[in-house]
Amino acid sequence: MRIDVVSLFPEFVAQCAAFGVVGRAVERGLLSIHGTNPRDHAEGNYRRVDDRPFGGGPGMVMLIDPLRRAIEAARSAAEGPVRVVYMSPQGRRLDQETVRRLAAEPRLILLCGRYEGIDERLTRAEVDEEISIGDYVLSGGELAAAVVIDAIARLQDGALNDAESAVQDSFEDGLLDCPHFTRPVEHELGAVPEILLSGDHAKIARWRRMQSLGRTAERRPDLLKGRELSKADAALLRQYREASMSTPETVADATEPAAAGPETG
Ligand code: 9D3
Repeated sequence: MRIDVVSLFPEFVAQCAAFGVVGRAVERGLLSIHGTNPRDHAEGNYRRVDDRPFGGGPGMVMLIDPLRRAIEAARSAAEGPVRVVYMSPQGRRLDQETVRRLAAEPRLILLCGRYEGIDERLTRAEVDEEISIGDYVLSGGELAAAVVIDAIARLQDGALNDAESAVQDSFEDGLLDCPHFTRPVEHELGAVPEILLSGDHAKIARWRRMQSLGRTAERRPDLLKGRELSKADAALLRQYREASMSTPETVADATEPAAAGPETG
């Protein structure tokens, strides 16, 4: 897959793709990432890429033509159809389903805005889809593009090693991860749950599933809404809730419903 990033800071995105799983996917030739700078397609001594918004107000808007030429350069840099995605606070929120859909494209152009954004006429003419990565304010689309690239790279065939793929598969089911422990067994911060030391793999798998279900129900109930649990999962979730009723920390929480857990801040 080929991804072209149209950005005033193309090196920024390239750097994000230089390490770890994404870097490995690039080295293995599963993915190539290219930057195109609209500044290189701007005119005049000043190479302007932005101007003041019609109607007044603060901030600047990116000019149509340098961006349009940059998109055109990226489009014709390789063969084949390209989906143009504008990283934008007005976009649909990114989720794993969208990542899977984009990962299946042969080519993408990720358009990154700066300032207040791009001229709406360019969006209408060139953009197939607008994507946001969440409800918080960034300074531009570059970090959002890096997020999309990272998530896409992981889904390219051969990008993950066997262990990474197994973990990916087991959590493509829309639940939060179970807790993890490593050495030492005994530590001043506590002991490792005994069941994980039992060697009973079926029992361990059930315990992990129970933890995943329980933590999802507690921390992200939205992920379980409108989802029918299997009889086995429903039983595990009941078991998790019964167990947590009898642990001291949870009893304390139950007496203070306003107290947020450490991760829900
Ligand atoms: C403070 C500026 N805001 C005026 C009301 C609007 C605004 C313009 C440009 C807010 C953010 C940005 C830059 N953000 C992105 O380009 C962006 C983004 C984001 O801010 N949050 C989540 N996903 C994305 S994708 C691109």
